[in-house]
Amino acid sequence: MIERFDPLKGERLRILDDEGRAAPDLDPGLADAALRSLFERMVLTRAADAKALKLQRQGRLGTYAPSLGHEAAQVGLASAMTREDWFFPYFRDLGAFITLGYPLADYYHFWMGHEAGMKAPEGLNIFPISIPVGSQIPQAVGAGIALKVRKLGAAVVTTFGDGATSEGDFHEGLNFAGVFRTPNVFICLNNQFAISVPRARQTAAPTLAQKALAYGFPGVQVDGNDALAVFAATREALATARGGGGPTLIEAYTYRMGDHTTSDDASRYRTKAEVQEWERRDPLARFRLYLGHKGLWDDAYEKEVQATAADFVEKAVAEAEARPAAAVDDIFAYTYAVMPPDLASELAELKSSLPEGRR
Ligand SMILES: Cc1ncc(C[n+]2csc(CCOP(=O)(O)OP(=O)(O)O)c2C)c(N)n1
Ligand SMILES: [Mg+2]
Repeated sequence: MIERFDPLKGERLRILDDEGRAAPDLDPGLADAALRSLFERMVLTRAADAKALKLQRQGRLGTYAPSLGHEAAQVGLASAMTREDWFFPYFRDLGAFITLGYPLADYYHFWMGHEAGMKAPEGLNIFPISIPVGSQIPQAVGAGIALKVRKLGAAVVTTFGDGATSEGDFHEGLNFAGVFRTPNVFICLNNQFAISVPRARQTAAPTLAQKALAYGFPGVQVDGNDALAVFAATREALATARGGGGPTLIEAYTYRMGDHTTSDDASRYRTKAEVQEWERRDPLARFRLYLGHKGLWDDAYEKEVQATAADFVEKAVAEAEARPAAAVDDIFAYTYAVMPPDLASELAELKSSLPEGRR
């Protein structure tokens, strides 16, 4: 299916239209329970994301990168993965973490400033979030090589933003993946901005998907606000990767509906009209319409899903807040096996500036 959509011709894979009607020839044919599960995870993602913003404003969580608008892409891509696949995430991936079964309390704990929150539980093949833009891409290719050498028949998914495609790491990683035909699926969440830099100032290429062609493997642009399209493209790319067919680049065309992070104010660089235009393409609303057409949605179901999500979120917050706060030493602890003298003196200086109880 991927090869039917040529990024050089500006073609984009889309399964659900604005009214939530699925194109019959492209519908991935998921069972009703799987469709509802997609919706429930998107609802949970939105609820957990909104809660994180509130916690940050109350001083209970650190700087946070909101996922509003990315739910279909995040949940869609993660739903296509199996437990054997590996995930190298970036910093705006809440719905993927939720879908893969990552404990929400751990995720919150990380954003509360605790490194331990990124230690994946046993059995979850998830690497810690990469904050340096694009740095997870070569690491994901390394993991792809390892899976290939060990003939494990699994694949690696890595996510990143449109801005990351301007980093050297992106080009080095994709080049290597192409040459060695690694089992990698690269998923670019093109949300039209890298902080305040608009997509048009990021690259002169008409699409990000076409960058794969230069490295000798397929690239496809999909509607990132269409959970079925992201799911179907990722499932196909994963099957190709696992079967020895090499890597794929998927560009999920979407929009960041919130600020870049809690320290940003997006109204300074984009118009209300633009944001409203994308609100009309809300990924969650579109999927709700789709479920409605299939007779899988009504008010009672919506209420139940929202209540379950709210309850899940509150429990995760309580669990995260019951854990010990991050120690100041942790900021310095993980870079060197033996701390060099300059870092030791910075740590001492920081501690001396803190009140007794926080040292
Ligand atoms: C190597 C590096 N340079 C700069 C930054 C600061 N920074 C954090 S996020 C970001 C923009 C990322 O944009 P994009 O890749 O499109 O992802 P998005 O935030 O839009 O999801 C920048 C420049 C960083 N974290 N790492
Ligand atoms: Mg971006």
